[in-house]
Amino acid sequence: MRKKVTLITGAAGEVGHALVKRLAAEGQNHLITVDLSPLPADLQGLSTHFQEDILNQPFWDRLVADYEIDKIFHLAALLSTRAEYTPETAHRVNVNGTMRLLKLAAEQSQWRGKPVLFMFPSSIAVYGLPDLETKQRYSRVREWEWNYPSTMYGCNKLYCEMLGRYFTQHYRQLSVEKTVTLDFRCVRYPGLISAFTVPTGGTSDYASEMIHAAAQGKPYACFVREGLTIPFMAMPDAVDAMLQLAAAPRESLNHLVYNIGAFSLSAGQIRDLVCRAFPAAQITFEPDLKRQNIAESWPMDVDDSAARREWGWQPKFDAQRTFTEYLIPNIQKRYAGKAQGTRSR
Ligand code: AKB
Repeated sequence: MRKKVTLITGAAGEVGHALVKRLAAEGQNHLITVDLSPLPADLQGLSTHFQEDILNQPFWDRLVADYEIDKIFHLAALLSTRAEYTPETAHRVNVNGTMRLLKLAAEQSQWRGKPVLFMFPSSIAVYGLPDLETKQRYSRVREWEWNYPSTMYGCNKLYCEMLGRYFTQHYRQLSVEKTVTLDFRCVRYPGLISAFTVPTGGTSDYASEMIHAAAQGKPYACFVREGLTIPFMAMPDAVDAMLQLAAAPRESLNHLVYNIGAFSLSAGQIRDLVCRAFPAAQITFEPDLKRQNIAESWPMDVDDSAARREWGWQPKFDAQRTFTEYLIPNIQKRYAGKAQGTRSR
C-alpha cells in the first residue's frame, strides 16, 4: 500500500522554508520534499527529503512507485533576475519542470480516480506595464490585464498558469475513457519578505536585502530607484494564502489563478521603515538599470477582489505590522550579537 503524501518541490527556497514548517505543524500528510539543495538544519526531520533535479524523470518514476501523491506544492523555479542570466535553463526548470509535475499529477489523478491538488505560485512578474505613466494610470491590475511579461521568468509563470488550466480542464480531451483531471490552483505572489531567509535571484529582493543588511550593520546599495513602487507581502501571509486557497471547496472557486495583495511601498518608504528600526543603517540608491526596468514593469498594486470574494483572502500584515510585529523582532533575534555596532529601536 503506497503511503499518501504531500509533495513540496523547491522546499529549500524561501517560500518552501516557511511552507514546510506550516505543513509539518498541520501534520495532515507525510511530507516529501525535493530540492537541488539539502534542507536547512531547522527543516531536517520534518520530511523525507530528496536532493534531486526536478527534470530527472527516473526519479519521479521511482517516487510514484513508492508514494501516493495526494497534494503538490510546486515551488521550484529560477526567479526573475537569475532567469535573465540563464534564460534557457530557466525555461527548462520553470516550464519543462512544471510540465513533468503536471503530467505526474494528471496520471496520479487518473490512477486513483480522484484529483491531485496542484498548488502553483505564480507572480506579479506575469504583468508588463510599458511605461511609468501607464503603470500609474492602471495602478491596481486585475488578473487578465497587462499580461505582457518582460522577463523569461514572467513568461514562464504565465505559460505555466495556462498549462495548469489545460491539465485541469482539457487534458487528453480526445481520450476515450473518462479522465479524472488534476485540481490546479494558483496565487500570483508580489515581492515576498521573510524574517528568516534572505532571497536569491529575485528582482524584488531589495526589500529583504535592505533590512537584513541593516540588522547586521552592513551598508546596502539598493539596486532600484527610490521612487520605484511594487506590491509586497510578509511571508506568513504568503503561506496563509497558499494554504487557504488549497483548503477552499472546489465549487466555491470561479477561477484557477488569483491575485493576492497586502501592501505596496516605494523603495524609499522601505528605507524609511528600516532606518526607523535601525537608525545607523547606511542605505544608498545605486540603480542597476536592467533590474530597475524589470521591477518598473511590474504593477504598483493588484486587484485581489476575486480572492477576497471567493475564498476569503485577507492579509494579516499591512506595511506597519509587517515591519514592527514580524520583521524587526525576528530579525533582531536572528542577528543578535552578530551585528556590527548597530542598535535598533
Ligand atoms: C522575483 O523578484 O523574481 C520574485 C517575484 C516577484 O516573483 N520575488
